Amino acid sequence: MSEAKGISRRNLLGATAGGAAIVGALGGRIGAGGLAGLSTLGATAAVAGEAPAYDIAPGQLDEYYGFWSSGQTGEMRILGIPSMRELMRVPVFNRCSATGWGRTNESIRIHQRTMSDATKKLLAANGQKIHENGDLHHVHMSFTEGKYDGRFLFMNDKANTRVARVRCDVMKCDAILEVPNAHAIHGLRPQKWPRSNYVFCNGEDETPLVNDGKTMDDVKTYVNIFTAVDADKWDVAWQVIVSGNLDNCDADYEGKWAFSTCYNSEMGMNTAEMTAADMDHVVVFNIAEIEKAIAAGQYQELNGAKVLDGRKEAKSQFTRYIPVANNPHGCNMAPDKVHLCIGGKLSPTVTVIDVTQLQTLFDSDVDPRSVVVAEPELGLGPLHNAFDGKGNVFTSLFLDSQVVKWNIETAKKLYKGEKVDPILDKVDVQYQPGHLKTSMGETLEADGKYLVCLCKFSKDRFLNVGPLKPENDQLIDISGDKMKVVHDGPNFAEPHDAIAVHASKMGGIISVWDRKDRMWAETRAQAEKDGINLDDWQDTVIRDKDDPTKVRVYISSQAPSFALESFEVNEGDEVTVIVTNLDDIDDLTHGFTMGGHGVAMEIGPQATSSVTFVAANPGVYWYYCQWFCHALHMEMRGRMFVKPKA
Ligand code: K7E
Ligand code: CUA
Ligand code: CA
Repeated sequence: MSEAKGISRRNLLGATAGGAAIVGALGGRIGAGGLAGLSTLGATAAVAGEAPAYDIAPGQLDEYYGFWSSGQTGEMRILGIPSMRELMRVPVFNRCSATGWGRTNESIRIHQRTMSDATKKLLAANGQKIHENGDLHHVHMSFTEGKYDGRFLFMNDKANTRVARVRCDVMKCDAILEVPNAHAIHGLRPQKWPRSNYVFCNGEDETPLVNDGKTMDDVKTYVNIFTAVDADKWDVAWQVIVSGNLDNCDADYEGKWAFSTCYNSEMGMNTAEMTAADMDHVVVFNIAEIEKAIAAGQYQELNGAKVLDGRKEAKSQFTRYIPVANNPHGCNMAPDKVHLCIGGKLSPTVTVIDVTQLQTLFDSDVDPRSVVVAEPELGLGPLHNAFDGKGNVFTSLFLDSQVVKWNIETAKKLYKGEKVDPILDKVDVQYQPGHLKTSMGETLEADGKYLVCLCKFSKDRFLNVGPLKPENDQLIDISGDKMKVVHDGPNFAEPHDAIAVHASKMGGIISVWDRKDRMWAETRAQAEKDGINLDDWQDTVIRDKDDPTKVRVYISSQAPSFALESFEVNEGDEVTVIVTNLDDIDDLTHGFTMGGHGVAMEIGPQATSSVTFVAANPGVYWYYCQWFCHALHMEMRGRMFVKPKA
């Protein structure tokens, strides 16, 4: 069957025998074009008698893409805002049963490309090729001149000290980097100005600088490392050793500074030690000074990375340490380009730093606290801050289970001694909020419409599903003076952070793959060696000339059949199945599942995907398409025959 591009799945299914509305997919493309009808909708549109703007009717598209982290699930999620409908899950650090991520050759190559020999050894000892878990806390989009540019999304894996990049055109991970020297990448932010040349990454857990098993007890040898990843090359640009640990980070709107919070300036190894001091600090990184030293070759090379010493005692021009109340957490740069807000966590305050004054800390011996311009007391457990672009901040209060809205200028007056109250509003959330994010709020286009508040506990808000409860991602309308919680969103473990990106930024998302996509470049190169044209009909089984136990099976797929209804291999063969989906219409994804072999994968329209397994036990095995593609989808199957060893 050959169908012209642009035919919707609905038309396709309707045109085939028995294809009555099996999948009620709407034909509309998501993107800038599809938003025209929404342009009049704002969060304030709640005209009497009309549904408020946050009520998204069936078939209506959302105004924002929400990109969510998923914590220990290891994937990125896409939600629509304000509907809070989950639109997609993008596997990154996790193994995905549906798409085959972490199992297909294309995804394993991405995992392995930057893997160290030490990690390979560690994984091999456990019978693994790659890490199959991750702890993804922070998702952020690439910037150009302080605005989202719709190119990439960047994210961290705290569990295995990695960072990853997702391409926004196809919403697939295209690069994973194991960061050397550092441990437990936590806070992560892209540079905002002039563009995201760097992705800044915090190593949270300290270890001996050379972590080779010589010592556990000599804590003096422990360090934490700040890493700038080259966002284009996806490699380490440079690293800076710091005093204390690194929690969350952010960058300014001039490309001069990066900042990180530290909750363990004590370098304690247990809770009592880590909370012993009165003050911890914020580290300020001087990008120009760091780049100058790197260019001048004044670094030590460690595991292939260029490392500078920015510890206090090194008295370098790379860093400054600004004392803040003990155990701070959130680190958020306001889109006014001036104010950096630090969540106090153990302290009921948010510390506001004027980043336009930071140069004075490098030029003279002034008190580092001189750049603090406000420190309002807001409530218990302030964690993260978000902005409306109108001079106000929304701070999550973990212990109070509230969001507090306050004004920066009023807080500065209070700090100077005026009798004013910066707090504008407080709203109860359910319960224990961590991150919170305003629509476009970490960019120069902050629009003050919506706030997403990611609550760590849902307790009684939903039907009981057992001891493990969902989190509760709440939507708050912030378009008026008073905040209003308008939606409860149960979510699985465990969104830490999210961003809300206006859909007009995401017009580059495509619906059908480019046959020449680099995702399967190596697979294509192998096919060419085998004399197979991956763009044409494929039904060929090839035994490797050099290693006859290796078999490559090329199968093209077109709804509703695979080009090959059966193939034969020998017991013990290493079989690689390469499937190319020759269908080129929207939303026509095929799958390939090989029974009993732990193999399943997604093959999107015009995509190629491959998977390798060992045919261990003789017999007949059915492979089938596991992605509902056609009225005759159940019939889309074939047999692999594994012949016993002679
Ligand atoms: Cu959950 Cu950003 Cu990892 Cu705070 S961090 S809550
Ligand atoms: Cu092809 Cu289902
Ligand atoms: Ca501390």
